[in-house]
Amino acid sequence: MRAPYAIVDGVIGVITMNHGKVNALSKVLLDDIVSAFDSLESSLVRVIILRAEKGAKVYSAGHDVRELPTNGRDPLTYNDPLRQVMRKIDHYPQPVIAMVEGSVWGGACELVLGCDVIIAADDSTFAITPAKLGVPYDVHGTLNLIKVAGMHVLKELMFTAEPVPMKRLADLGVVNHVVPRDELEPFTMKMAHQIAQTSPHVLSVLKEEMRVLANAHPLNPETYERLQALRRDVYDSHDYQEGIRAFLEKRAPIFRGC
Ligand code: LCV
Repeated sequence: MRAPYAIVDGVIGVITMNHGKVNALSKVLLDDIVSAFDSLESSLVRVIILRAEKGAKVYSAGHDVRELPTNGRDPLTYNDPLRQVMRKIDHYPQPVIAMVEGSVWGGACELVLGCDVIIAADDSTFAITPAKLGVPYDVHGTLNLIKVAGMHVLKELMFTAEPVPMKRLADLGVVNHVVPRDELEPFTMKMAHQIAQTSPHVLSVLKEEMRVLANAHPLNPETYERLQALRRDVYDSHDYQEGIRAFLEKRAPIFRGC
């Protein structure tokens, strides 16, 4: 089990990602996260905490690059395991807190930002990396990031692809709290207990209301298809193949821009 869960004090579900040294978001890890959510949904748990192992240096290294296709297929589509986890968190009827210890990379940034509340250790970092890997990030994922990060912050993170301290994201209101590492767990537990004392019915309705309102972005089919065509130009490109090849060969990519 790469995402075991525990129930604390009868009301807090804690899912701990525990997959190799860097919690790469492989299909097996993501499927286990979905299973943990499914099991907790049938319990009386009022709030979920999604975390890495205590003391983690890396919260998650993002998509498992070894699983990205190199045969001309769209690498990030509706049924991909990360999309399934994102929908699970989005539709989960009670709040989900990301408790972040360590660095967060690529697709794991969307995982964290997709949670309802984010509490991070003060030495944790955040890097949104598609431009470094030559990957066309998917349309829904990009929209998710726009909704929570704010356009200018997101553009800087995406265009530089460099790790930024969580502290900066807290100052910008992108994450809720940054606390010293040794206070992370008690701080998060305290908030989880506060949430657990409120009305579960009201919380589930508020969460659904905010989800629907935040998703009220009409997009006509032609525009959507244009975005998909732009993305296709990327995953059909030299730069996409080169980005993945360079990652596997542990060297810097040489991008041509085509
Ligand atoms: C597979 C990995 C990974 C990994 N996949 O340990 O959003 S997008 O578009 O960018 C999307 C496609 C995406 O999410 O891409 C992934 C973005 N992630 C990154 O760019 C982070 C890549 N990883 C790193 O920079 C380092 O591994 C960190 C800083 C996370 C940890 O460094 P550290 O020195 O502690 P290693 O680099 O030695 O990694 C341990 C093993 O995990 C593999 C890596 O190849 C190595 O494998 P071997 O032991 O077989 O050499 N690994 C790391 N990240 N995303 N595999």
